[in-house]
Amino acid sequence: MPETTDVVIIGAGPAGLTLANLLQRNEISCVVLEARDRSYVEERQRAGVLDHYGGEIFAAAGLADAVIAGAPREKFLELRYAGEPHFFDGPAHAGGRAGVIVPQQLLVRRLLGTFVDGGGDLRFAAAGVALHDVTSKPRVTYAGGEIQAAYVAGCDGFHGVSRHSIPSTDYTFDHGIGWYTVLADAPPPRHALMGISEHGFAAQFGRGPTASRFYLEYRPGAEDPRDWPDDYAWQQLRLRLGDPALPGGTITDKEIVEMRSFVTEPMAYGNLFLAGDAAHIITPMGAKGMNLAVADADFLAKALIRALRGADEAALRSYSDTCLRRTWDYQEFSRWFTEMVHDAGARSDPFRRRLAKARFDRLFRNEAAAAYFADMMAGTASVE
Ligand code: RFL
Repeated sequence: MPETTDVVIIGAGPAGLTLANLLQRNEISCVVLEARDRSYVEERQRAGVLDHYGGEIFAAAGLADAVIAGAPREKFLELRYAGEPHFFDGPAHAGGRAGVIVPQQLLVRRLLGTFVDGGGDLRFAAAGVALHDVTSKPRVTYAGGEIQAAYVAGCDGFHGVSRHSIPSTDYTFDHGIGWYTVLADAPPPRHALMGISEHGFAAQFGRGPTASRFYLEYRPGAEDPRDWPDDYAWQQLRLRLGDPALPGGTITDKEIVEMRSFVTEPMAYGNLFLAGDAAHIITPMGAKGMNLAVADADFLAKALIRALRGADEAALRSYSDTCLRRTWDYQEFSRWFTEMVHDAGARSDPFRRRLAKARFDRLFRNEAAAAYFADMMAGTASVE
């Protein structure tokens, strides 16, 4: 006889762990199957900010103390245009709503600890996960056995297996932009910093008291930054951030990110529901990937709780449409932001450069434009 539970959650990233905690707090049984081991999951560095809406989700669930306690709030974003500083006060334009500065690995570690300490069933190194009968009585098999569940949540990221059980239409977009990102022993900037200039895009974000993560735009196919000497990366950062005095530091990690977007529709099929990167990936511009994962998980948790308490499946059946509305809204915002900061570079044609400048200027001259930008940065419940 297979084991039984209410919900099998595949994947222990931000989406899966948020869902697991929200179900646990509502006494809905679940089993989380995670392909990797615990240290890998806890140490994976990616996002740095939980938006205001994400913070509210944990607060409403009574998880703020466990998950975001003591984390500083976002204030200014410095957009440095051709060396000229411009400070955008997001919270002031969004009615005080501010993001929470919490690195993804810390969020994941805290969510994981809270779930496991609360008696949650999380199985690491779960190999060979496969989904069966998702339109009737779902079963999930893996190297450790078989579990039958009322519902399955596919939270297994872009490279997971869940998505392939859904007859779907995929939408992909290649922005034609690459980012070379390095982690360095360099003091963090006072505020999150983006450099916009004819030399190309660059950014610097704090990662703790003594480290920064830097980003440098590059042209995929035409250049390979993995060949760049560290000195050259520092020289480009000084140029693009308009800061000749930027001190260099030891680079401790280097990565390449190619800016691609992806959405699969629908996000549900029978009793299988996708959440987070399993259903959509978004460029890091606007920092929405982790936040979409948390927002999906929140909506899914509420819908599952309602269905499993015997009310009805109405919310579950509207899950895909609701989450896709937010996903496309954020995709559009991320593309808008991507164009604004990258099209200013000399590699763009002169017309697009002027458009990018107009978009940038409007942010600082037009209250409605500033409010829109700040609202998207803070995250929005307006799609529900
Ligand atoms: P995750 O985090 O990929 O977690 C999926 C989990 O599923 C497991 N898994 C499986 N488990 C069982 N069986 C299988 N067959 C499995 N296949 C996979 C994996 O091991 C993993 O533990 O997806 P989730 O939960 O949807 O969370 C999404 C976020 O991680 C992602 O959107 C963000 O990291 C994106 N992102 C950023 N988001 C932001 O909001 N702000 C940012 O500033 C930001 N910066 C970034 C980013 C992503 C980056 N990379 C590398 C993709 C910067 C980078 C460089």
